[in-house]
Amino acid sequence: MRTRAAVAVAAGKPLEVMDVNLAGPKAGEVLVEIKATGICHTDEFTLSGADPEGLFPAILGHEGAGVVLEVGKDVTSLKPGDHVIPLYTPECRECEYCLNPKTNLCQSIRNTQGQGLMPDGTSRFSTLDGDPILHYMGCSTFANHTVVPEIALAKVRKDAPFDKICYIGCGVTTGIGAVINTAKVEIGSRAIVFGLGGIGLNVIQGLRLAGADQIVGVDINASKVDMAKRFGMTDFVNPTEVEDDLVPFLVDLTKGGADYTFDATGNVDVMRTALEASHKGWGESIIIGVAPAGAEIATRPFQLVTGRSWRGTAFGGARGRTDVPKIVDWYMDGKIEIDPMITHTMGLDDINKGFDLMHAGESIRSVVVY
Ligand code: NAD
Ligand code: DAO
Ligand code: ZN
Ligand code: ZN
Repeated sequence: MRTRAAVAVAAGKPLEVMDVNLAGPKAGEVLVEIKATGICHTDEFTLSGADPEGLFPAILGHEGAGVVLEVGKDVTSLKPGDHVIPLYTPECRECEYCLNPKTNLCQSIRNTQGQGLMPDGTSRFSTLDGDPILHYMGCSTFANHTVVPEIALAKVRKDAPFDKICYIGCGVTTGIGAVINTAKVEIGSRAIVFGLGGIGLNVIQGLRLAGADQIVGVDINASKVDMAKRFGMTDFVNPTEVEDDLVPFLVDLTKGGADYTFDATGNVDVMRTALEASHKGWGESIIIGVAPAGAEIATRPFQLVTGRSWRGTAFGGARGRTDVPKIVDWYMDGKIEIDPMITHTMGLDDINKGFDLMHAGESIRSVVVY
């Protein structure tokens, strides 16, 4: 079939919206009509060329929601008409990783997914001239139709709005999951969140859900304050306005250091501050941000010797097929909010405007509606 897609033709160039060919689903695959997709910082990271694993030409996008149109041979858990959210972290429920409760990093299709290919080693997308176009993170939601492995699709309820729940495909789950699944924050905790963007705000609402007493937000952009307060931030710190060292300032503010700190900036200097602002003896610092290629983290080992620990989280530690439908329920039941974070919506033809808004720091989430 033909479909309309925004193609990343080369690093550093705007996406080009064009018709492309899409081959039907092979065994274990599913054809999905994407109804809406968020534009995430990670799409920008890849498009900019900063992502060392970025491949071109490709159809980016990994934060979508849509409807199953057709299933390939051997697909048993989905049928046409089902509503789904594509998962860049699949859940096969059979591999060594899926069988280990300590991780959500299913590895069953990791190699081909990293090469921009379906599990059989080929692409379903091509140009009208027949040249292959690569998939991205196994999702490619910047196309009106895409093919996704069955194990990388969460089936969700049909009354949930696509233009909001698409955000659960990355930002919402990453932020809330980092609190609930990775840190396992206890009621009454004190926490610091570095970076109040599309991920950090969801960390904040996760902390509120978990019953944290103090939720400190740290950002160099003060325009994020109102939104962060709305989601549960109790204190705001702008590092550019702190005259002395930031670590002792934050330790003092949290009465000895935070029980949990979260980096949602991707800046390795911020990651160090986050670790060192966590409480001596038990503080845990969770790295969510993806740092630039080649960047390294540093601290004095004595910070760890004295009981602080550093951990990381991908997709909020969520097992997508199991957890994502529950998060959709939380949204539909009013336990979490999404709508205020969708600050801009646009058609596919205007997708590059979504990237411009992100660069200007003017959006939390832009969503493309097909
Ligand atoms: P964003 O650009 O919307 O937000 C980043 C925020 O950090 C901005 O508000 C910015 O002002 C702030 N910031 C920048 N430098 C800062 C500094 N020195 N001190 C304090 N605040 C600072 O980005 P986002 O969409 O929220 O993504 C955040 C990070 O999370 C990115 O690195 C992204 O790649 C990563 N990410 C990780 C996962 C995962 O599974 N681990 C998933 C999605 C995104
Ligand atoms: O299993 O090695 C692996 C790949 C895990 C990918 C996790 C990606 C999470 C960070 C990227 C941000 C996604 C939007
Ligand atoms: Zn698996
Ligand atoms: Zn993302």
